[in-house]
Amino acid sequence: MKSISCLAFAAVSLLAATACAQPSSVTTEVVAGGLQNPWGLAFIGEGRMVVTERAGRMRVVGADGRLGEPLKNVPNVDAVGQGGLLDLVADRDFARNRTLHFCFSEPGLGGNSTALASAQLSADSRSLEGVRVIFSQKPKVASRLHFGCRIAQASDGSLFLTLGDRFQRMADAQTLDTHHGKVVRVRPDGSAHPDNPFVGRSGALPEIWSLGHRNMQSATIGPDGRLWTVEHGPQGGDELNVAQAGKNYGWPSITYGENYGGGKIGEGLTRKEGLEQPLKYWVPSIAPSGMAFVTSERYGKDMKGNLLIGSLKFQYVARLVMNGDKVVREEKLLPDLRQRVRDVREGPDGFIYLLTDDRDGQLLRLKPRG
Ligand SMILES: [Ca+2]
Repeated sequence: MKSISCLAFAAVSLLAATACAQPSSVTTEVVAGGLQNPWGLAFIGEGRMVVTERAGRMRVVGADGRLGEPLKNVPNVDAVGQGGLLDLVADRDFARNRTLHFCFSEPGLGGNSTALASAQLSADSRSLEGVRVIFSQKPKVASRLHFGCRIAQASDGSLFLTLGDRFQRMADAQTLDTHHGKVVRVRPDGSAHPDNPFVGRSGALPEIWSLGHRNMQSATIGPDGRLWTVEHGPQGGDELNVAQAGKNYGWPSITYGENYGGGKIGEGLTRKEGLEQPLKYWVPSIAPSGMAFVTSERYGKDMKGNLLIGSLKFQYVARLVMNGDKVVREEKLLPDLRQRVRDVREGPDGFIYLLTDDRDGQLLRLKPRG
């Protein structure tokens, strides 16, 4: 009875931030444990995966769940605060080129910033070879916060990378002369994509794809081929967006959040001409990290096309039932998980995989219940 009334409520309040807690249609099984603050997960074929640990390690996970020794030649990372070795993806052509793309907080003059690197996994899967840092966020600043750092590879091989506002530099999210608070798009060699929206504009960094973001720890290419992102708001105001070329997503000029401890940010506006509205926002914040569309029918037809987003703060997976760009319903999957969800991915086998953020973190597989 409870779930019926919850559904009915959700149906008439499409944009409400209310989530319905229901008996979960899925459960989990542990693929691997003993991961220290794992952050990003990539699939490399034959049931194997590669996982990053924030402190600066990358490990291959065998099809049997066995953890490999840390790979050699991982670059030095600034593992402070929210920083460290963060996301990774396997190149679309990994089977042929054995290439991994990964991002991390890179130490350097002035502090640190998010950098994107590529390397090949050695034939024996014990080390990285030919490590190249192909892009570094400018400028570096002394901050332990807001690195962003999710990677999504488009069908043409180009790489989208989310870049945080570094917290104390939030105003930079509105200017085109820094990479703070931006999505960038680069080619596999790190050069700006020639079709990027601000190429050729005086004073604008050519890598910029979209602006006005705060701290996106979720990004994925949807079944529609577009880039979907979720960002952390301040106190309230986490957002789901489709990040489109040249568009301004408003931070910090508009937000549905407020300062920590209360109080308006800027003029306290939630909308303004020329600035994009989110497709959905969360108040209070769920602290989102990791996202994936369910494209398989492993969990039944009902879940196909749903968008799953990890919650660090409330320790569940947000299931969004979508109709195009509209969120028609939200449900809490795994409300009793009691683990911070750092990453959410769909594997080539059609199952959904999660990473949990803990000193003894886990790689989990979602199983249909019953
Ligand atoms: Ca926004």
